[in-house]
Amino acid sequence: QIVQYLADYRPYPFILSETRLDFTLVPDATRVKAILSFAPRDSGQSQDLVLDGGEEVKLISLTIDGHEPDPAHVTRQDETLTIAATALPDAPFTVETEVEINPMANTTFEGLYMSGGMFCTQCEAQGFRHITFYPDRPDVMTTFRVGIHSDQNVLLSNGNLIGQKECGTEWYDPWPKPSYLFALVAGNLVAISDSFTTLSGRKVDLNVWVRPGDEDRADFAMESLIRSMKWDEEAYGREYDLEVFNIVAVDDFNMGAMENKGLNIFNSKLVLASPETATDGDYERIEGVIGHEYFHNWTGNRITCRDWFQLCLKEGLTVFRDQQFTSDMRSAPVKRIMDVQTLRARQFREDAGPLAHPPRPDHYEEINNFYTATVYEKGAEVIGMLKRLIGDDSYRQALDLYFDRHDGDAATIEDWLNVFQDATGRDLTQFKHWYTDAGTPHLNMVEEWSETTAGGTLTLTFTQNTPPTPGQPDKPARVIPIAVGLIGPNGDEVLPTQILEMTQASQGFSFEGLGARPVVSALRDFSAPVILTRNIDDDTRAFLLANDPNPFARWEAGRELAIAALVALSQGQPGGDSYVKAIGQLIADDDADPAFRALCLNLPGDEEIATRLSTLGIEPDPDAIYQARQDLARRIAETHQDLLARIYDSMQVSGAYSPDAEPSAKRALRIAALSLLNRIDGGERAEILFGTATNMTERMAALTCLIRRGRGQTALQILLEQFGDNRLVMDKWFSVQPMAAPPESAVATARELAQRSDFDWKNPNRYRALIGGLSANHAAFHARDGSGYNFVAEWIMKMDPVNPQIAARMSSVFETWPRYDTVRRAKALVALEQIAAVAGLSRNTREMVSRMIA
Ligand code: DPP
Ligand code: ZN
Repeated sequence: QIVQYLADYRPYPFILSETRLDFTLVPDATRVKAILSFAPRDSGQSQDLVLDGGEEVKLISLTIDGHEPDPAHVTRQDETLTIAATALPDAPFTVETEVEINPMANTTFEGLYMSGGMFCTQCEAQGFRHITFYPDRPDVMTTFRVGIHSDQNVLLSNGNLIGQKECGTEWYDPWPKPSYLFALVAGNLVAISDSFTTLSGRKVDLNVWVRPGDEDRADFAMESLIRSMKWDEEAYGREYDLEVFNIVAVDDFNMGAMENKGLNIFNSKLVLASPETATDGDYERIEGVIGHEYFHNWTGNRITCRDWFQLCLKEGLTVFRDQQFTSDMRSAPVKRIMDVQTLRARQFREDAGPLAHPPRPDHYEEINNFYTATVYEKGAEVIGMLKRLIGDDSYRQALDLYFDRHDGDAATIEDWLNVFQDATGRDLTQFKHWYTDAGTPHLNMVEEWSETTAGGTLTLTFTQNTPPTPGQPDKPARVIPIAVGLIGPNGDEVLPTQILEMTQASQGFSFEGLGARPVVSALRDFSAPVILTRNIDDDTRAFLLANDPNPFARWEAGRELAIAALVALSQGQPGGDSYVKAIGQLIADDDADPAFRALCLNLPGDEEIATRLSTLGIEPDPDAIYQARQDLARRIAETHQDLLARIYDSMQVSGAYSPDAEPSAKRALRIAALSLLNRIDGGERAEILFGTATNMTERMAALTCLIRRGRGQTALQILLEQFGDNRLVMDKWFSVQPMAAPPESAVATARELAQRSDFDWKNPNRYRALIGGLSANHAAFHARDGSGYNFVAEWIMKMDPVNPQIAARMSSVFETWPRYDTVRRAKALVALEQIAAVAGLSRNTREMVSRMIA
């Protein structure tokens, strides 16, 4: 059947106690021998043994307990191999297979494939079935013993190395794991090596494997790994559990990285960094993702998911953990603001359109389509809410219980919630709706003030409502933790942060005995992933921006001022005076964290403004939005010219480059000032900076400014000459052009770039750089003539037969199409229908497009 349902879950009828694999690696004819030790789950059950296996996996031989079964008892169908119950003993038995596969022909980068002459694997979610016949599901867990034969000089798999001879190694992973965590790498590689001594004194060898020539760009990854290992011991009491931890950098990789047990495989862009080639943002992401994959060792590997509907059990929790890690390594308020920006830009957008789904979906066609912002980022927000509701100590107790109770399990969201119920005695029935219901709740706040001789009373009445999403027309009220503080008219806090626990559709909360009427600071730290509306004027927002002691709420007040201005301007109404004035005061405050000031100074992007308009029930006009943002930015630059120039000069960082929070923050503020000044200085500063900067952060910022001013050609040429053979820098080169180009020329720019011989589009990074770069240019992608839609649709159709995962992922750039005007809607629909009509379209892309058209 095509659609998979959560309700249909049944345990696998056989227990698999051991997996032995033997690989003879040949690029176009790799042989894989598998010995699988099965036992019936219940004796006398008489069930067929169904193994998963892709159509391209060539079966060479098959025996059961050493004997070839009667061919009549073996059926090969689509993606399965079935051995009839009659051919199986009612006792433990061994299935032995040999298959042949062709890694060289594998362009999907799923299963075993080749990248730059090296063999590597990607098995999550269902890649293992493209390597051999196997019960390829996460609840079948066993130990793996793996032999590798190859003439490549480095041969790696999961677990510990137990044997090594010429042209061969043998690995044993003692921790039972599902097939999606299997990995193998064989290549001509070199390592950066170090070691880590765990809490209990065990020494672990650490290696970051890269291609020769890249070794001087791997140090930061190693440092990040060591910080991650230490942090997980301190924050969660989690220790590493093998003798070695290997990381391998690979150029062709669909995802960011993969947490295979003891052998993490990374997209090289999340490993390799030097000041000349990587930006501050790249460094921060490397640290965060190295942490993320390492943290999976406990949340994902030791405790895995029962089935793929439970994906957010490991991903939501692991994102939450990597967010905590980055907060601890850098600035917590800045990290929170950036996470909320991402959540709104990606997840709120998903939740508001045809692809909306709950963090735990109950059906899917293609699981690869569910590695989404909702599963990951909203999955993390839900845990943040849980922690806010029960408090830090109870959270730690619940997590200890989770590790204790479920170590070695393939668990569910129900198991997860039960742990919290048992640890705290709290009923989480209502809370569970956060996992099962899609859509972003809209929360409205109304204030009422009354005075008596005993003092003033402030009543806050909240009303919640979640709009319908596909398949879920009505939603019950959710429990929403609302963090609120009160600020007196003189700017002093009269009530520090309190968590109001909203459980009803509409609910009031009163604060008595107040002196003068306070200003309400609501949803501090973004205490719940909701859209808050309230009746508030610009003066009050400016007051909060100036006085709120909660950094998130302060930033949010400024953000709201900016968005209100842009919403008005994009509709031809006046706006922006309050924002321009308030932002001037804020950035002049030299005591405030430069990173925070930079965040306040960056205007909301076009996409965010479009989303707000659409939330207000207004059809966004991409050209008007673009124009409004240009105008407001120019006004800020003109009004605060001197101040911005002073900031630009004073935030210059001298000395050797460091990616740490403090110098990065200064560069961020400096760049924010530059991008405003660039609108009135003709690109002069950017030109000088591009020529003098020694780090990629400032050079990329300067380049972006120059492209915006229509004078990027020389700089682009210089970069090409300097870094033409550096794939990661060239990815930036390909993405910045369509992204920063003026909307009217961006599609033409993208088309030209797509003709270049170095547009190696089968490489996912390069493809995403160019096609994703264009779709990130809101007014260009949504060009009224449909040229942006057509360009992206062409490239989705071209990628689909080569790498369906990447094509399907790219198609989600269309998910907002229903919110635009009739002309654009019609053009987008034509593009989507054209994709849908392709003969032989992959299951991945077909599911995405049909959900968007439905
Ligand atoms: N590699 C992906 C991640 O870590 C899927 N597990 O999120
Ligand atoms: Zn993950």
